[in-house]
Amino acid sequence: MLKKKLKNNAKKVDSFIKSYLIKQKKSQLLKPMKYGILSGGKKIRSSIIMSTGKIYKLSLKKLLFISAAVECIHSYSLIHDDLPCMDNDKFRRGKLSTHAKFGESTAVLAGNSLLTLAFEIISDKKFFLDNNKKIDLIKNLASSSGHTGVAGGQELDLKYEKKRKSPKQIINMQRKKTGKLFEFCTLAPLIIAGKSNKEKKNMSKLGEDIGLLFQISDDFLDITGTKKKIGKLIKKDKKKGKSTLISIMGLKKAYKYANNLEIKILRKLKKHGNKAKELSNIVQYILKRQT
Ligand code: GRG
Repeated sequence: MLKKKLKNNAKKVDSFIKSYLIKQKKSQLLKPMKYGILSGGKKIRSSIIMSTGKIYKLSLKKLLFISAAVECIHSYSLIHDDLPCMDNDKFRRGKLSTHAKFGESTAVLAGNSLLTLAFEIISDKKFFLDNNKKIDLIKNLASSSGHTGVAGGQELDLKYEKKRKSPKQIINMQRKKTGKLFEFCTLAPLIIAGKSNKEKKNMSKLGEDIGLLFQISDDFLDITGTKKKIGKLIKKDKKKGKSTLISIMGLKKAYKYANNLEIKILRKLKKHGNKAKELSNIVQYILKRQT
């Protein structure tokens, strides 16, 4: 049931992005950009935006603009993450990674173009929203992605390879690398709905926690998953000497940590009653997922 819902949401975002790109002028980079963003991917961040939007009764149309922008940033980060100078992965989403298919320089430029496309989408005139709210969205998406967010987290992730790090350091790195974009996903609907700073702060924290939970589950999948199901090579973290909670605590303790985090998130969501049911279901799916 939930899996069907997630697939359906992914389809909606994919068709939004497709029709957005069709209206743009053509370029040589369009093909690798589409390859990076449209062929595969769960689009779970979009489902989080949509289910958070349900708590605040927001229209799907507005949420699609935000979802498309977030998926552009996410796909850009994956394209660059797979590059030889970073994680050097040849496979992603069950196919060749973008640089393996199109070459390194094209993958860098396609990634850069998805990054800028994200901000083009939010600032689009057809996204009917008060300009101050748009500026707030742009500012928050930029800070979630840059040196205080995903990029900063990625730098730490690479620097921590083959080094013994404390749980606190790893959690801080993962909160940035993965948590910050999830934070934006649960914050953006409240910016659109014009909610108070206090409510925004609470939902931001919840999103960051969901992102951390998602990253830990990603680390589990690297050990327990199959190449066929997750669409990329497995057991890479150990080979690369990646610092993860699993590498320093062991599977059992890391699972306990993740399980407690899930309970904490669900307890907070309970306060929103039935309106948060879908978001709670997604949170409960994260640790159980096999893809
Ligand atoms: C500044 C945004 C930005 C990027 C440049 C390369 C880089 C810096 C960051 C990489 C960050 C990264 C790879 C984080 C991992 C997040 C993660 C758990 C990815 C897997 O996400 P899924 O499972 O992937 O949602 P699909 O394929 O389903 O979309």
